[in-house]
Formats: sequence, structure tokens, C-alpha cells
Amino acid sequence: MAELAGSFEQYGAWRDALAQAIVQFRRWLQDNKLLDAEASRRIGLALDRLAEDKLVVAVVAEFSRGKSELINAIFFADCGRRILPTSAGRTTMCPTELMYDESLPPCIRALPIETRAQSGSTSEFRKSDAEWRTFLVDAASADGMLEAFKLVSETIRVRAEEAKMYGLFDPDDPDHQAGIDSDGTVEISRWRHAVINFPHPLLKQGLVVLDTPGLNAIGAEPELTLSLVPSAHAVLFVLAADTGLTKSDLDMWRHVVRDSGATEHHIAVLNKIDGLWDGLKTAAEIDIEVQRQVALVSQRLELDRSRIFAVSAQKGLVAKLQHDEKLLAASRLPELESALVNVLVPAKQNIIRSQSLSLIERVGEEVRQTLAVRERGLGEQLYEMRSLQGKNQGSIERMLLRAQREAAEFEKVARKVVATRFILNKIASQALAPLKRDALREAATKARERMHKAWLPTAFAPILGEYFDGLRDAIWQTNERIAEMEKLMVGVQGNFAQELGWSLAAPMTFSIDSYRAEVDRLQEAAKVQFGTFIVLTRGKWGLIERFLETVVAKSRDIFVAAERDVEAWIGSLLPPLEAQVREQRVALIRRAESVQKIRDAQESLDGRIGELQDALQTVQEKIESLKQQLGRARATARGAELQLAGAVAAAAPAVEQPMISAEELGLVRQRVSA
Ligand SMILES: Nc1nc2c(ncn2[C@@H]2O[C@H](COP(=O)(O)OP(=O)(O)OP(=O)(O)O)[C@@H](O)[C@H]2O)c(=O)[nH]1
Ligand SMILES: [Mg+2]
Repeated sequence: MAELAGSFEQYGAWRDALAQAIVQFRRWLQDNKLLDAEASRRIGLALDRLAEDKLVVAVVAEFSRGKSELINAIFFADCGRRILPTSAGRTTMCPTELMYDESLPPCIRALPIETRAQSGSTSEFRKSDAEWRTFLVDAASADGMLEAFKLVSETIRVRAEEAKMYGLFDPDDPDHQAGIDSDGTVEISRWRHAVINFPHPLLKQGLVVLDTPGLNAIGAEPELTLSLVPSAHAVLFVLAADTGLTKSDLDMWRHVVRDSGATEHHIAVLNKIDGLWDGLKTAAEIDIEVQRQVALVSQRLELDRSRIFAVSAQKGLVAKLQHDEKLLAASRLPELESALVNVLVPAKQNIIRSQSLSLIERVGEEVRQTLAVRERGLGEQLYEMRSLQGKNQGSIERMLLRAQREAAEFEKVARKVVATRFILNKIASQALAPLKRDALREAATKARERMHKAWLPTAFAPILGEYFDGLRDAIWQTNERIAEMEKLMVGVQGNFAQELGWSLAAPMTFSIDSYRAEVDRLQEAAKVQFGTFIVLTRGKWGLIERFLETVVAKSRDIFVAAERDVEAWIGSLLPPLEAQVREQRVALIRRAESVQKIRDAQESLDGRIGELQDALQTVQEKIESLKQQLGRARATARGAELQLAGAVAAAAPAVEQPMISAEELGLVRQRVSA
């Protein structure tokens, strides 16, 4: 925890410093009147992203493997007690997120299970407060908190038909049948989802921990497998040494974790190794036994041994609460924590770093060009004014005519920007149309109706396949229009280069291919889920319906994000050109004006030359100052990497590592950072 907290704190401090540097850069732009609306919007977005940055750890396992205990031990031992309820048998009944949102008081927000009878996935319910129940928590009272957190294990008894309506009871399943009481009721979770808002230091830094219930609940809540687990930055899959690797563990690993995407985020935990400490075996014997189990798990999960950690969550928690270093080392929890930090922090930091750097470079380059145009304009004016020294009225007159003619010629070229905006808007609306809500809704309705009409569940998979093909086609269409817009911009910029000698940065190459990859991933996850469903439900429509809803909700999320990116890209195309046109126009008008004033003897030539020299110096100072601003922001963005890597490397050797060698750990790190 010390290492985890240290890394998180460093990461959080780096992120804050980065945000600070971007704010400073924005202020500098503002003070120097160099911030246009588009750059301001982009900077605002980047700052929002930094403020909302989260690191999500999902803990997944069959019931009673010790997920909740592991969360208590790794993240919350400093609360001085066990905060999430743990017990033999099923305990956590609903997916539970622990996080901190400072705009809310400490509380638990819970979505009643009855919402499963309505349409809408958890993420859709999340968008409104209406269905959620909120319970305030007194964060200062450990007892109060503990009491409040028991909510996640609350159950209710309902009639079997009602449970069936929620998709939690299958009359054809003998296990489910056995669960019916003499009064015809079954026990189900009271809540569908819980979000604990809790001002713990790690959560304040942006950590989100997702605790999940065992298989049955996961199978019934597609949101977890399609959305929450795949989008986590680290997934801990927990097994227990006393039960070994059971068939249902393996099913869960395959369907929920392995097939959910990025394997480099996965860590397997073999928990409850304290069961092997029977007092009769020597430490060496215990170690051999643990190694044997780890080897077996590695083989069955097809996961590298360096990714498997044997621990005792319970002893780790006790050791931390009692400050017992020896017991903590025996629990082997610190090794797992090191690995978790390495999976979680560097990869996330790289993403944030490159996003922020690309924003800084892009905005910086645009401003640099604006200043360069200004510098050139002033330089030219100065040259002209100097050449007027000692000239007669006739030459001044000629120069005025030339200045006026050039200003008029420029306006002709500049008009092309207006025409370009018109064409661009037209293509833009064609580019965005396939991603719009209506188009998606239509595709979803069609798929749903076809499934409804289909007689055999075997017809479902191809229908779903066609739905996904439709999504990919929409992305393809958008990409085509994007390419068209890029070509248009390159052409217009070429025009300006030819006629005015401008060199503008080429439009950022862009496509929404990454969203196609997300659609592919969603389809993969959906396929796996779907296979399980057909078997589980034997064609139960309610469950299929809910599953379909989650797929549609998730596809909508993908499209909303894609649409936002496309809009932002389109928005970034013209402003740099427009800014230069503005700059140039002002320079040309100023030039004609000053020649005129000199002709009319309203201004002395020397005075004007002096003014221009001052203005030129000011611009050159701004260019220099921009360089410094950019250098500072870049350094902040790059800065913490070495420190962070250094901190992890320094902390690692201090921990005893009987299970995995330093080389192996290095390999994991390399892979993670790769
Ligand atoms: N001996 C031993 N028992 C443990 C360990 N970790 C957890 N347990 C016990 O295992 C039982 C289940 O632990 P939980 O943390 O509730 O398990 P879970 O995976 O959250 O289970 P669900 O919430 O039902 O899905 C509890 O009685 C814990 O005390 C451990 O490292 N060693
Ligand atoms: Mg639990």
C-alpha cells in the first residue's frame, strides 16, 4: 500500500502539474491575445480529461474466492479495519464501484434490482439520477461506514416469477429450482449496481475499484462483461488455493477476463495460501507447494507465470492492521501490489502524456505560425518605410497605390476560405450522419425485430453479426468523408502556398479506425457472451433482450465518442488558416494606412519606422517567450517518467520475492511499458 499510495500520489502530482502547465500556457496565450475560440475549446477539453482521469481496477472471480478481502487488504487497510463485507458463501451481491466524486457527499448510490424489468442498461440508468437511491455515509465514523457498506450484500426474497422477470431465475435450471423456498420465493440481490462515493486518499487520486459478485450475477448483467471489465486498466482475477481451479473459475476466466481484450492488463491472484501454513510444513515445503499450484494455474489459464501472484489477502490485511511486517511478507501481498502499480500507472501515464503533448505541440505550432506571419508583415513594412526615406511625393503615391492593390488582391484569395467553409460544412454533415443516434437506433430496432421473429436461437448470431457489419460500414463511410475533407484542406492550403507563399501545417491525419477496433472487440465479447446465454437461457427472450440492450448501449457509447472526435477534428481544420488570413489582412490594412498618413503628412516617417521597430521587437519577444512556454509545458509532461520508474524500481528490490525473479519482473515491466 505504501508503494501503491506513493506511485498514485506521484502520478496524481504529475497530472496536476501538467494541468497547471496547460493552464499557464492558456493564460499566456490569453494575455498575449493569441487564444482563438478553437484552441480554447481544445485546451478546455484536455483539462477536463485530466480532471476526470481515472485508474480503474476490476476484481473478478467466482464467489467466495476473496475478492472483497483482497480489495480491503490492498487498498483500504489504512481505514483501520475491514470495510467491504466478506464472509463464506455469497457476500457481494451486486457489482460495486468504489470511487470519489468530490461534487457529491460521501454516500452510497444504489440502483434497485427492479430496474432490470425496465428497458435500459446500467450505463443508461447512470445518466440520470431518477432510479438511484442515495444513502449518505458518515465518512468520519468507521462503524457507520462499515454498516453502510453492508448494503452491497443485501438480498430480498421474491416470487420465482418475479425473479424470472428480472432474468435471475430459470425454471429449467435444476440449481435454480433447488433454490425455491416452500413459499415459492427465491433470494436475489436487492440492488443491481452500487457506487460507493468515499473520500479515501487513493480514490481522491482518481482510483476506481470495481468489486464484482460471482458468476451467476455476472452472467445476468452483461454490462460487466461488455463494458466495465474490458474498460478497466487492470483486471485482477482471483482464485483460491483451497478450492483450486474449478470449471466455473475457468469459464469465468475465459468469458469475462481473457476474451475481454487487452491481456497485458490481466493479473491472476491465487489467494488463501495461508491455508497451506499448517504448522507442520517447512517454509521450503510450502513454497514448493505454492510454486506447483502457480505452475498449474499458469498452464490452465495460459497466462505467463510472472503474471500470477500467490497471496493471502486475509493475512495481508491482518498484518497491515497490526503492523506485523513478518506476517505481511509471508502474505506476499507487497509483490502483487508492485505488479499492480506497474500494470496500472505507466501505461496510463503514457496515454495522458502523449495526448497532452500532442495538444501542446499543435496549439503551439498554430500560434507560432500566426506570430511568424505577423513578424514577416512588420518586417516587410519596415523595409518599405526605410526605402521611402529621402523619396519624393511621387514615389510615396506609387507605394500607396501598390499597398492598396495588394490588399485588394489578398481579399480575392482570402475569399476562398469562405467558400471552403461552405463545402467543408456540407461534407461534415455527411461524415457525421452515419454516427448519429437515429441511424444507430434504426439498426438496433431492425436487429431486435428480426430476432423476435426468428424461430431458432441459431438465427440470432448471424443477425447480431449483420448488426456489427452495419456499424463497421458506418465507420467506413465516415472515414471516406474524413479523407475527402483532408484532401480538400490540402488543396486549399496548396493554393495559399502558391499564391501567397504561406506554409501551413498540414491538417492532422485522422481516421476513426480505432473505433472500428472497439466495435470488433465488442463483437468478440458479445459473441462469447451470446454463446453462454443460448446455453444458459435456452432461448429466454428477456435475457437476450437485456443483452441486446447492453450491446446497443455500448455501441452508442462508441459512436458518441467517435462523433465527438470527428467534430473536434473538423473544428480544427480551418481556424489556423482563418487566423492567418486575419493576421495578414490587419497587416495589409495597417500598411496602406501608414503610407497614407505619411503622404498626408499626418505622421513622420521616422516616427513610423520607430513604431514598426518596436512592434517587431515585441513580436520577436513573444516568439521567444512562446518557445519558453512550450519548453516548460513539454518538460512537465515528460518530467515525472524517470522519477516514477525510479521509484518503482527502487521499491521493488526492497521486497522479498521468492516466487518471481528480478529478471521476470523486469520482463513484465518491459512488456507493460511496451
Ligand atoms: N484463509 C483465508 N480466507 C480468506 C482469505 N481471503 C478471503 N478469505 C475468506 O474467504 C471468504 C470469502 O471472502 P470474500 O472476500 O467475501 O470473497 P468474495 O470473492 O468477495 O465473494 P463474493 O462477494 O461472494 O463474490 C471470507 O470468509 C473470507 O474471510 C485468505 O487469504 N485466507
Ligand atoms: Mg465479495
